[in-house]
Amino acid sequence: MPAAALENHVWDAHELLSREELQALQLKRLRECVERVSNVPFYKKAFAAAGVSAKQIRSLDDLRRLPFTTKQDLRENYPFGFLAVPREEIARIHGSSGTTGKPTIVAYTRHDLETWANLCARFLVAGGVRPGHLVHVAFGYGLFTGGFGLHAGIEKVGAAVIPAASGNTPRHIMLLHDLEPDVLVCTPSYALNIAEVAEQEGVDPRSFKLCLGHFGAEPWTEDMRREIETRLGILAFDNYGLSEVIGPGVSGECMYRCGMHIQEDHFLVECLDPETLEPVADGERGELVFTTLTKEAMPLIRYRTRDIASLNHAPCPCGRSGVRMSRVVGRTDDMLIIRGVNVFPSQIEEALLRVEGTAPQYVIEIDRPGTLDEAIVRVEIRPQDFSDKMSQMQALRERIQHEIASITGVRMHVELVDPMTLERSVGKAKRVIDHRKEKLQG
Ligand code: DLL
Repeated sequence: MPAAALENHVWDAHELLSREELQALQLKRLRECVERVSNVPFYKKAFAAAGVSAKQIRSLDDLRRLPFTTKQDLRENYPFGFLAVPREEIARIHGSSGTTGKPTIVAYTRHDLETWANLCARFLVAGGVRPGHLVHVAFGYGLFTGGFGLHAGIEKVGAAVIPAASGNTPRHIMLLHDLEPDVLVCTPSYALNIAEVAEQEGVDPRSFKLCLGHFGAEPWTEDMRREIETRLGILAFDNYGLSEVIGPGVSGECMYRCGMHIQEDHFLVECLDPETLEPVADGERGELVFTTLTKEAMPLIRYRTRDIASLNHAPCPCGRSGVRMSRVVGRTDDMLIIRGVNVFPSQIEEALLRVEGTAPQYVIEIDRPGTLDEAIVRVEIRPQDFSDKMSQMQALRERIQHEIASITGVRMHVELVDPMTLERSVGKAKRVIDHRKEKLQG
């Protein structure tokens, strides 16, 4: 079924506000938010240093007078330094998904949890989820916001949830087969992992009754969308969010799938050149910066996400007025500089998906043995494409090398590895091993 054949259901009338109505609401909410955070010691100090207060916010342009907030600021005020409400008003704690060091702690009031569930309901409904659907959630339930966030959104829509959580792929396959859910929710890489393990077990993933997938929490490409859709026989939708801002529900695709609508009545977005911090034009890539307009427990002003994407203010046929963001091409801190050239892991993925015969499973290993960076891309071949003929494998390797060089501008060494030898993740895929960093740290 083509995505455009879905009915255009809208969850909340706020999604259809005109730009003028939206901006009036944003301005009112921005003033309230600045007022709310004025007692948070970090902002009290930062506002004083910048010489601004809530009273001086007269137009949305005044946002630019406010200070930024960075991940480092959150770290320095760990765990509760950014709370804007008394501790007794906290209803839930979550955290960022980083695996090393201390997590970034985020907090929600009851009202925040209600807002969050509605925001997730909006993008789920925009992407075809309806009351009566059965939705299989294979995100982790825990500090990570994916599991609990989507869970509440699905219930809000009136659909039923299977809180299968992450890990134990054969069990997911059994549940997908036996319970026949309509919708799959997880990371895009895990959706492929499920398809792959099912095929290995002799189960055709297209025989599941799934018709939709809502995937997010990591970068993916259009080619990867096609791969997932073909292998699982579904329509796949992208959704974006980050714990600091709320979790999933910051933006999501509608049935036209040409960008993710940012829920601008709750989040003010800026797209800035990460070096100069000046706004970039529509269509140009920059770092996304969010100001939470309605959060109570931990509102953030101009939070620098480090995510690189572009914005598109053109009207969307679905009628939602929220500006659309492109796919996230990468994070400023994931961007690799290889021999002076900026490379995002998603570009390698794009190259691989252009070459028939490779699985979109890869790891980039970078080292600097002498004075020059060396990058090795290890790529899995699909079992059906494995050949004993050296010449065939050599030709495949060269094709990959060529595609990578044409997309990234860097010639990388390519190594083909046996099917299913690279480590699989049950959540966000780990694609980069940078020995240069390890050397610096160690
Ligand atoms: O990943 C929240 C989430 C859960 C979003 C489930 C969607 C679905 P964090 O663990 O804090 O929160 O990681 C946030 O993940 O800054 C992006 O770099 C990346 N990210 C999230 N969604 C997407 C996406 C959740 N659709 C970080 N495309 C963000 C690309 C994404 N990257």
